[in-house]
Amino acid sequence: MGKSPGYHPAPGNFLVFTDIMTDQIEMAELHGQPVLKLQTPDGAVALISLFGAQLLSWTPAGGEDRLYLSPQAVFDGQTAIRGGVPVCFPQFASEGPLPKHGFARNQPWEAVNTRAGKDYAVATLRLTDTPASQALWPHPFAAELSIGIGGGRLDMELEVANTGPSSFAFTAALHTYLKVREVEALRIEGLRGLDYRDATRSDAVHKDTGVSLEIDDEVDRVYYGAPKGLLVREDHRALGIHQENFPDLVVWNPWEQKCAQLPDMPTDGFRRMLCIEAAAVRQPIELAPGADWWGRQTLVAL
Ligand code: TA6
Repeated sequence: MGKSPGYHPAPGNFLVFTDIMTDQIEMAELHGQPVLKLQTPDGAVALISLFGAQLLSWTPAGGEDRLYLSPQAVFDGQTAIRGGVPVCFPQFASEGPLPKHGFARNQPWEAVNTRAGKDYAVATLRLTDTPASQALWPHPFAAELSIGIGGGRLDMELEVANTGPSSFAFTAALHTYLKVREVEALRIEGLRGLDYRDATRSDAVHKDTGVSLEIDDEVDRVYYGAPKGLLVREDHRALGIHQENFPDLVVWNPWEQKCAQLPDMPTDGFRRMLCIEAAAVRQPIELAPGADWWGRQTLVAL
């Protein structure tokens, strides 16, 4: 018996409020893990894992899946899933003492709300502090991730509230893995003029001066300041990327050598992906008791 009508534990002890399901939003399974499946009448589809609130697949209306999910990703309900859109919170990468990219991507989130109409579907997932999170990071918090699809557009909005009695600071990212046909054949436009910190060159800060960025080696950069808009151009298609309230942007491709060290990526996996992440890294976000913050990343298939 559940705590309330429509409240049922899903496989793996995930909590799902089944009364928020609609004919456009339903529970499904992917590799044995519970996922929310969002659909719109125009044919857009998204799959969101309750583990990590991780968007694993997004197919815009009339298009093909635009997110990379490694064929060797591990779906054991504990290991971070390689691909889709991991939520890095409350720490980006190794910017502090927590496990890399924080703990949110390794936690079961609750599906708490859904909305759907003739041209959109939205689901909201929620994560709050637990004794385990408190042991790592002693702060009461509530994080919500809302994922909305419709037509050629995907919106992901992360909201964080401080529900405790003292201030805290965090870094975060929506670590979006784009699926690409051949990473060496694409170009990224919109970064010109921004300073970036280059992890492949001892974190030295440089200015991007190129008309476009092409990827033909390892790239691991935190751009300081969000571009007004970003375009990832491939021969046969393009993707527009916009972010709001996330002050930084990360571009990552592990290239051959680092990719070979990732047990959950095929050796040529780096050719099929490019991470473009909406992030808050350089200046941690500070939240006073009762305060909240939100940041959004939007993808538009062109
Ligand atoms: O966002 C870029 C980055 O911090 C890289 O340095 C790279 O390590 C990547 O994230 C993936 O991290 P992960 O812990 O998922 O292997």
